[in-house]
Amino acid sequence: MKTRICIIGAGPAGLMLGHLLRSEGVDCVVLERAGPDYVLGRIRAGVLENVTVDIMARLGLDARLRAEGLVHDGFNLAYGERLIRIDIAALTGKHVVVYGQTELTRDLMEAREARGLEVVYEAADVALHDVGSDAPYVTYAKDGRMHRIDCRFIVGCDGFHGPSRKAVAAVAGQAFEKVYPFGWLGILADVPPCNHELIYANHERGFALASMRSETRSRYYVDVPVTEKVEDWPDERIWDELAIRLGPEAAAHIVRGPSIEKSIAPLRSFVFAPMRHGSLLLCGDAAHIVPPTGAKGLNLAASDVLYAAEALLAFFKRGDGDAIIGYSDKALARVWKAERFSWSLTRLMHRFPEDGPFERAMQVAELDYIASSRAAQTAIAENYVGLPV
Ligand code: FAS
Ligand code: PHB
Repeated sequence: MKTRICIIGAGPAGLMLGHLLRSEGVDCVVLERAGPDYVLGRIRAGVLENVTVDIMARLGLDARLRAEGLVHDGFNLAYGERLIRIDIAALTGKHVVVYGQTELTRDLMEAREARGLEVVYEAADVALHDVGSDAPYVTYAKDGRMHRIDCRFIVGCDGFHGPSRKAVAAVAGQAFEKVYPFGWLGILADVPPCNHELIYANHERGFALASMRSETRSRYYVDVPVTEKVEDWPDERIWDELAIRLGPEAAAHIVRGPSIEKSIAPLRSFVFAPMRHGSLLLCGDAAHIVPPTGAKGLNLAASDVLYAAEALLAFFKRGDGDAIIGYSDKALARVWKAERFSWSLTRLMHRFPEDGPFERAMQVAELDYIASSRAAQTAIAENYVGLPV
């Protein structure tokens, strides 16, 4: 088979990119290791920046997002008895939209046939070949035989564990990594949220986050040591811990119910640079990972995809290869700022095992400063809504 672009991975990045290319009449094929149900079954991001909402609007796939997404003008930082509301609308003139990554992926997935986007699910043993040449190709196994796709570009949207980044010789790129000593234990339950806006809490027992998917479905997290197993956390233990860490005001409004999903996600900060190697471009988690504290992961994938689509469309529609050459620098400029914000908010809102009284005093001092400074709140707000693309 021959196509212009082979996209590896049908998560949000791969599907957004595929739709953007097809909407401009550029041929591409998406290869996905798993089946559609598996991809939809992974409960992940919940907060969308404008860049992500705008891509869905540009594709005309934002009807459900606009009908069901919750517009949030602010979020809260809790510590001790104190609650700091970051009024993102007043401070930036922008807002965020709470709409689950699962639903966004579903919207993209369900439109693929009508939009002529070819997605090959259950493509096994995907391998990238000759990525440094102008004629790369991809092989994969399906229905008991090997297949080959010849293309001009490969875009790796295959997440942190996919083959794309690994197809780049380690010497051709540099990995920057920080692994955190805790993970986030997340619970999804069909109960109303305890608060109409998100609450990030720094408590002496640890971090907690009260989020949501709708007015009847809540998403909560507590941080746990990476050694913890989800089976050691029955629902009641999670609800008890949330009530303590979120504080009495929020606790009074927590509605408990059975979890419909429960998992522990490890936290890491990771960047692999550059994000282009010959005819291979990397997008999203294939190139970088952020701790979910700043709600940046999915939204960074969206800005990468926007830049990659612009570069590929310039190449195929105008014969202009400059944007392809400039893709990595442009994407990384935004990636590094989001990495910094996510790391700094994680540092501020979590208890690190190695922290002593001084580090704790620094956290309290920074939170007190944020509580008293419009400038400090503005800095947080403009990063949270998403820096310009
Ligand atoms: P994805 O990982 O979503 O998609 C990659 C796709 O490639 C998958 O469908 C995978 O099956 C496929 N793939 C992998 N290997 C392949 C192969 N060999 N061949 C073919 N296909 C292959 N972000 C937030 O903003 N907030 C959050 O709360 C949050 N929580 C998260 C929790 C977890 C457990 C994880 C892992 C991530 C979380 N993230 C969160 C980040 C997450 O939302 C990502 O940023 C987002 O999924 C990025 O999208 P993609 O780059 O498309 O990668
Ligand atoms: C979520 O709702 O899953 C969510 C929201 C905000 C974050 C992380 C996760 O920072």
